[in-house]
Amino acid sequence: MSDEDRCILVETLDQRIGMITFNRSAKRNALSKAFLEDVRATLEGFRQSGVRVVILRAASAARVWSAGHDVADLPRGHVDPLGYDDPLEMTLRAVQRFPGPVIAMVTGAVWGGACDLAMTCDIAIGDPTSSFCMTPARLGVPYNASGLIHFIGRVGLNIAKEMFFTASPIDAQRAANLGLLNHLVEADELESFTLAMARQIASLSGAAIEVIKEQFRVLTMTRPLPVETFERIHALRAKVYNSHDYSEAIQAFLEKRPPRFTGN
Ligand code: LCV
Repeated sequence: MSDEDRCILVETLDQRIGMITFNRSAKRNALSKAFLEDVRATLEGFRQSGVRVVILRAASAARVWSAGHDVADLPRGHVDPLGYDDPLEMTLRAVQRFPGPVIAMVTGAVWGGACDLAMTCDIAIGDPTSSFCMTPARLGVPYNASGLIHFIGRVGLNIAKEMFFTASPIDAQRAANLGLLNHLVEADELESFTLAMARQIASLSGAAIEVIKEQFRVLTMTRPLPVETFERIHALRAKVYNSHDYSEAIQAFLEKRPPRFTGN
């Protein structure tokens, strides 16, 4: 497959820094099944070749970092749209399990599941064009528990609720104030700033960083849930992805028209 056809472009810098550039601009870097499979395969290749830091980015000056989950790949109803084996969920876990920091280098707007991807990265660095918008309520999608935990952990409960309940974008300055971005830097400094941080990390003990990253993961994802709570969450979410609102929202997106929600 030529680079032009690939959803991502891949390069390795200084033998230890991997860079994945989103390359699906015609679809605003929407995260399709093939796109996400390529990201996961690339992360595994990086792991095997000893890459210690990974940068996820869009092309320079992209207006959209990623438009989120590819809506065309979403089930039309009666199937969990963000289940454990969903390609995006599998990719978020691959990012969490990569044995070194994954940095989101953000230019442009970040939508829906791409916000979860950026937030699942260990570090996020953006320029003033970056913005973050959570869209499940626009698409009638009952987001999933692990995704909600990502947001609560990153920005706190109140801000996470505002993001999900309003589906309104958060601009770069507010994202930096809230900790969605570790750093907000000028557009012309973004790549050099990000690479300098990646080189700094790659110069340190990879063994120590790998173990510290895994401790962060297990300590933040451990939520003892009574079985009854787990089953109730499953039932609540099934009600929504079996609803008229969900199937109508997906159909409306594909037909490029506003959805007509009935609340059922
Ligand atoms: C497939 C797309 C997409 C797309 N999928 O360009 O978080 S959850 O639960 O909601 C989760 C399920 C999730 O992540 O859902 C997706 C959430 N994403 C969004 O709601 C963003 C939807 N996209 C947009 O609002 C616009 O495309 C933006 C504002 C990103 C860019 O607008 P712009 O005018 O620059 P177009 O809308 O014209 O899109 C260009 C092409 O990309 C496709 C879109 O259908 C169009 O394809 P065609 O040229 O074939 O018509 N596209 C955009 N987003 N998420 N396809």
